[in-house]
Amino acid sequence: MKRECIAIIVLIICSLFLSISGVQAITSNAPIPQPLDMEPYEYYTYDEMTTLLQDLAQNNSEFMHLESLGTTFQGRDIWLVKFSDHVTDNEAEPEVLLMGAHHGDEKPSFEVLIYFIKYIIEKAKMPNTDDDGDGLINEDMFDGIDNDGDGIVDEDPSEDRVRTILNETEIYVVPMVNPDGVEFEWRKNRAPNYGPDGTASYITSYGVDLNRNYGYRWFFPNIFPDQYNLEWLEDDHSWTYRGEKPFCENETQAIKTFVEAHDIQISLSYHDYGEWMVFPWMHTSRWTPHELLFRSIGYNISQINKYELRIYGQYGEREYLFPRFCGTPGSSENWLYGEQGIIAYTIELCKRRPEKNPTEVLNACWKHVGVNLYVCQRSQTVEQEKLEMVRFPRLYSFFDFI
Ligand SMILES: [Ca+2]
Ligand SMILES: [Ca+2]
Ligand SMILES: [Ca+2]
Ligand SMILES: [Ca+2]
Ligand SMILES: [Zn+2]
Repeated sequence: MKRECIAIIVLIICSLFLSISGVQAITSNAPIPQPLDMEPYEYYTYDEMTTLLQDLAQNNSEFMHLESLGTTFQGRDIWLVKFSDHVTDNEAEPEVLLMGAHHGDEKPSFEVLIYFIKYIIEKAKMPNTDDDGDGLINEDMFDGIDNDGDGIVDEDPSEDRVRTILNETEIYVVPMVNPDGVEFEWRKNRAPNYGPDGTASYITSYGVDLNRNYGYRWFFPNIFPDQYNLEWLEDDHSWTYRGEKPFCENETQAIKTFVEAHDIQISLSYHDYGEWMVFPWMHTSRWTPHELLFRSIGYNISQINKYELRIYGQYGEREYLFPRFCGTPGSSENWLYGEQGIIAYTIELCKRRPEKNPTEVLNACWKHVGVNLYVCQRSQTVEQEKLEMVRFPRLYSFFDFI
């Protein structure tokens, strides 16, 4: 009798739970959850990616070029893919830099770029095609909108557009900035640390957070240690250890050398997770002179990927003393923009880490093909827009200079 009672109570709780979750599934627009027995998404390994890139470069040498920007502590090549017509020449065309996996445990960040590389190659060689077989050709362009109202978004984008972009742009892709971290499945790289300042006689820990190692206003956190959590930046055991000095890591040095030898207009750095985007400054909520341009491009990207463009710092005079998200001094965007004038964004992919749901990963891959193509097109006009849309913020005090 007792057992029956318990069984009935359990049944009631279960059916209540089911009906609640059922209601949620219908009332929200969230993607349909995958059945639990579905195989989790399998990400590329570094070796698989290397083999793939070498094969693709060999078979598509007319518009794809592969080279190593240098090697990591553990001896892995940091691969750079270039796409363009006359790919071995340096033509006077706008340049775009797309980077993934500064953080080795953020796997979607390289996966979206490998997917993009495969997409470019496939479409560049394909005539204009009715991708969804509805009798119309290229009726739903890559813009995040269901242009033909069939309930599917961007299902038949233009193949010609890919060719136009290849002819007009130099596209650079570094899918894995931190391959050692990817292989070890953790955030930092795998170079040994000899104490926080490198003076210990034995190995104290491993790895630097590469997205804290870029040398823009490196000593700011020392001036404002509490605002920037200096303690975490300087502790070599910490996940956000910034290294002994700016660009002391092979990976950041490789990116720096490459960027300084080029004239890049727009750069995207993929991370995960959260489905949002940020742009400089990363160490202060003060506006850059190009705030309006950052917002304009960021808004258009958010139309395609439906991510939140995070904008802070426009409300209060004193707000600039409180950096965004405690600030990320040493991030790639700060240096790319601050030193090189490049319009640079961080894009945080997916809803969780690790993302294992194949539908979610492929959805992120697909949407960011659209994002990458968009920034290639926008790079055509960005230098002119930088001149037109510059706006120096009003100065309030000494702190406005930081
Ligand atoms: Ca079609
Ligand atoms: Ca098409
Ligand atoms: Ca459609
Ligand atoms: Ca569309
Ligand atoms: Zn990250």
